[in-house]
This record gives sequence, C-alpha cells and structure tokens, in this order.
Amino acid sequence: MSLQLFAHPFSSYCWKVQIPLDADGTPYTYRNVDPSEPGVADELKRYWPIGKFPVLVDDGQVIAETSCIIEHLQAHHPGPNIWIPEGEQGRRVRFLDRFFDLHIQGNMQPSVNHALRPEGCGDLYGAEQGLKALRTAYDWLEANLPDSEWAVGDTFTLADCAAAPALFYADWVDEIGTSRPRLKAYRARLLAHPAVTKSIEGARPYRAYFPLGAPDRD
Ligand SMILES: N[C@@H](CCC(=O)N[C@@H](CS)C(=O)NCC(=O)O)C(=O)O
Repeated sequence: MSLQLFAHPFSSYCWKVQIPLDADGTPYTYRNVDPSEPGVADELKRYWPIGKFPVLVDDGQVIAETSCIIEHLQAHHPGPNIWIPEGEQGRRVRFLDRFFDLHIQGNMQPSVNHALRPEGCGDLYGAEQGLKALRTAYDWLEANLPDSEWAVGDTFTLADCAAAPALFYADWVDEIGTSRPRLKAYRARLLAHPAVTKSIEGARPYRAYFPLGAPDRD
C-alpha cells in the first residue's frame, strides 16, 4: 500500500483529509506543495491538472475532492472510525459536510481573496456579501447544532472533519463571538480533538500566509 497526500499544511481543505488519516492512524507520505519544496506542486499538476489540493494518490490512482477522498479512505483503508455512517445519520453527515464547505468555507473565502489580491484588484462588495452570508450560516448552526458532542451524535464523522478547518479559519475572518455559545463551544471541542490539534500545530509555521492576521487566541 502506498498513499501519497499532496497537500499544504496551512490549507483548510488539506486539514479536512489529514484529520481522518491521522485519527485512523493510516500511514501516508505527506507531499508538501509549499514553494519551499521544489517540484512537488508540478508533480501534483501532472496527477491533477486542476491543481487544487489536497489530492490523494493511492498506488497510482488519483483521488481529488476532499469528501470523495474521505469516502475512498473509508472504502479502501478503513480504520477505527466510521466517517460516513449508513442511513439517516449518514445523510445528515453528508448534508453537514456540504454545509461547512459551501456556507462556511465558501463565504469566508471572498474576504480572504479580497485581502490577498493586488491593490485595485480586490472585490470588496463580494467580500461583504460573503460576510453577511457567513453570519447567516453561523446563526443557522447556532440554532441547529445538536446537544451531542459532535455534529451528528457522539461519533466524530466526515461532518466534523469539514467543520474543524472551516470554523477554525472562519473565526479568524469573522469572530463567532459570545452571542453564539453553542457554535463557539463546538469549535473549541473540535480544536481540542488530537487529530485537529496536529493539523493546527503543523500549520503554525505558515501563519504569516494568512492575510487577515493570525489572532494569538488559537
Ligand atoms: N472542493 C475542493 C476545494 C479544494 C481547494 O479549494 N483547495 C485550495 C486549498 S485550501 C486550493 O487548492 N487552493 C489553491 C488554488 O485554488 O489554486 C475540495 O474539497 O477538495
């Protein structure tokens, strides 16, 4: 078995896949696409011309898109965790996975893009619209997260793998704040999970990449 993960330690979507790999104790080779590692980003593009990461290469088979990668891991490299349960619980897990990717990550990204673009090329309107939608998504989570430890019951699933990086970085863009205690407490539980902590620590040397500053609270 040879698993290679083309990824960047600071990338939120890469955390989403590192978390289940590390939580299961699945062995893999980390191929860091950072510019300080010459040739790795070019190799990634040979496997996956779209160029987005993470990408998993499993004995030559290329798997892209984080939710699909986690589904592949569950099918072909199962560990102690069930990332996508069967039945109704599984449908809720898949829905929340989409929610965190689309409505949390997707709505914070315009602010990050705006801050990263060269002078005069930003999109302030898009960033502000994104922030409005991000706050609506926070409010929906505050009203709809369950009383259980994790997003769907007491088992850490794909939904929590998506939630951890999304809420970690979104809070830096627009703080969840004390008016959303349920969501704030859920984020804190996620950050304390050992596999999430590993990704947070691995990303620490790259924090200067984040254009909106890295608050010292995490
Ligand atoms: N829908 C994709 C999103 C992947 C994604 O946007 N990755 C970012 C890093 S967090 C990336 O590749 N950025 C570099 C680029 O867009 O060129 C997934 O779930 O895998």
